[in-house]
This record gives sequence, C-alpha cells and structure tokens, in this order.
Amino acid sequence: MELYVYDHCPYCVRAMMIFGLKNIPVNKHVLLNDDEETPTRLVGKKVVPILVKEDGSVMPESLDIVKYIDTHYGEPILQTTVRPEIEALLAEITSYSNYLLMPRFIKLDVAEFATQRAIDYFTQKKTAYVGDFTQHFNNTPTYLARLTTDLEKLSAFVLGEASLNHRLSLEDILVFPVLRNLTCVKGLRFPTRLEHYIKRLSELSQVDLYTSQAI
Ligand SMILES: N[C@@H](CCC(=O)N[C@@H](CS)C(=O)NCC(=O)O)C(=O)O
Repeated sequence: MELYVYDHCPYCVRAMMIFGLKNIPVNKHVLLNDDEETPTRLVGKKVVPILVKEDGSVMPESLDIVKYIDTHYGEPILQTTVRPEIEALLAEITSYSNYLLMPRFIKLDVAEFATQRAIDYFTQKKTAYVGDFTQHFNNTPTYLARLTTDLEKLSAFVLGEASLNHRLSLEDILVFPVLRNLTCVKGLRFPTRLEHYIKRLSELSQVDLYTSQAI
C-alpha cells in the first residue's frame, strides 16, 4: 500500500498512527506542499492523506483510512468511543493552535518544505486563512499561556499509559496528532502525565516527535 502525506499534517498523522500501531508495512510518500498534480491525479483535488490500497483503489479521508486499516488488517485495536469532554477540549485547543504551529512548520526539517517554492506556497495559502505568520510567532507567550491551561485540563483525562481512555481508542487518533505537532513549540511544557502519554504513543505508533527541533 502507498500512503501520501505531509509530515506536519495532523490528518496524515492519524493515518500514519494506525499503520505504526499495527505494524503494517506501507510505503510513505511525503509530497512537496506545492505538488498539486499528484493528489489531483489520485483523488481529483489537492488533499492528503491519500491511501492507495492493495487493489489499486484510492481512499482519501483520514478517519476512513484509520477505520479501513483497523478493521481489515488483523484484530481491530481501536475502541470507537470519544468522550464529549475530550472532543470539546480538542476543539478549544485547535481553535488557536495553528497560530503557534503554522509559523513553525515551515522552519522544520520536513520533506514537504524541502524547497523554497513549497514554503512560499504554504505561507501564502495559510496566511490568507490564519493571518500573518510573524505576528502569530511574536504572540507565542499569549497562546502558550492559554495552551498551558488547556493542557492541564486535558491531562486530567489521561487514564492509560499510552491511551487517553483505559484502552487505545479513536480519542488517541484525534488527540495525539495535535499534541505531537505542538512538540515543535519551544518553551511549551506538557503536564507530566501528558508528556509520558505523548512519548509512549510516539514509540508505539512510530511517529516521531518534533521536540529536538523545537523553535
Ligand atoms: N477531512 C480530511 C482533511 C484533510 C486535510 O485538510 N488535509 C490538508 C493538510 S493538513 C490538505 O491536504 N490541505 C490542502 C493543502 O494544504 O493545500 C481528512 O480528515 O483527511
């Protein structure tokens, strides 16, 4: 199978996680961010993740990919319950996390931003959507204060070692990608429980953190 992704894309991380957690081999292709041709040829629009299945058919939509892999390859490992409190906290965090993340993504050593053209493409497209990157970067302390409070709240919901609930569930597929991306923010301190969770799930899902290149 072939999986087309951007490394920084939280939806792509969802898909990468299920392959890593179940140890299912997949050829991962990280597209340049300005490559419109490849995804459009595969699914008719510029979007990732895209899975090309063993029979050659294509599947976009991260949660469809997660569900397909979990139910078609070995015993399912994910419970499907998502606590409404988790959903609400995640919605709150993602309402501003892009202000911290987008200005940093373009500075990371990730394959989708290997060229200046790809960086410029992303910057132009996303600035129109979230506002000026430099201004957001300079507002880091304000966003961090808000995030610290929200992460404390989230940490109180962690019940397992490498799972938010007692067992791996869809909650982890939704929450881990957001937390993993936030490891690129220098100066962010995760509550201890949450930090263990992120590290352990990174190992199990074989998705690297950005901690060593935090900005
Ligand atoms: N609902 C889709 C959303 C996927 C999505 O929004 N992907 C973004 C990357 S994070 C994308 O491809 N955006 C187009 C672009 O960056 O030009 C899913 O869950 O897979």
